[in-house]
Amino acid sequence: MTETPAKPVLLTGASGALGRQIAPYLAALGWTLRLTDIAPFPDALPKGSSFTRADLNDGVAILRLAEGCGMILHFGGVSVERPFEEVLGPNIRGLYHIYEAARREGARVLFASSNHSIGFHERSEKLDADCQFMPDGYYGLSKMYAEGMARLYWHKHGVESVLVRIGSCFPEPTEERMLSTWLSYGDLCRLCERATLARRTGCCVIWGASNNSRTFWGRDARALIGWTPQDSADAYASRVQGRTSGDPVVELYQGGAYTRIDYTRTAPPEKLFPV
Ligand code: 15L
Repeated sequence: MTETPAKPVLLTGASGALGRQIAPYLAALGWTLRLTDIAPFPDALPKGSSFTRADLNDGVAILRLAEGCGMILHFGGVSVERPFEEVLGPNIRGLYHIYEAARREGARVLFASSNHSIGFHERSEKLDADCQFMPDGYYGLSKMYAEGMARLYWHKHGVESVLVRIGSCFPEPTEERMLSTWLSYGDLCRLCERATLARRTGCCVIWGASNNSRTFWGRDARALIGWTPQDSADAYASRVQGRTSGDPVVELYQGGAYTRIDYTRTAPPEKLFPV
């Protein structure tokens, strides 16, 4: 018999690409889910779930939605690089509403962080979870802020967080970089399950990538929640090998194309143009 959380689970960003995978997976386990998004839920509502449209900017709505919940899977907000003003509301103020709700309910948070919080590390580096943040845009910077928020609420209020630095979560790898960064939908869903059921998590960081032999990433807290990825991008290597951008900046950094957006350096790093 599978274990079921004692309290309902709140899933933000439920109408997004990842939310639409997670909701039916957890519902099929018999979990009671509260789904929310600023956009309508486009699929049939999974059994045991309710859906409420809400804006993360609306603190009262978020507090209400979280009432009685023991876990918040926070996938809502801006999920790609956008101008600062667009990121600000959902990802900065909205995040504060999520953490205030978690504090009030004594709930744990799984936060969908991103590789773009460390995107300006070079691809030749192998990073552990305690590496330096190197955001590659306003979006990545908002993820770094969120990881800081999680630490604040852990040290000050004892709110637990599982911070998942997601690589590239798509049906399958579509370019060479994803042989390092790909996270399968199945591995993502099992990670959400484990993060919710784990007895204790404290405030920990996990690289959100499948078992890819070309990974950029090393040590993290996966053992603490009992998560082991079962899929691997390796099986797609022959299909996507050689699918690169041809741009030296994009190819140098882990964050790939995001590092190139609004890139204005006129004196590029030495490694690009060795003397
Ligand atoms: C992300 O954080 C984005 O949400 C996603 O759309 C991809 O761009 C992914 O990173 C990636 O780096 O591949």
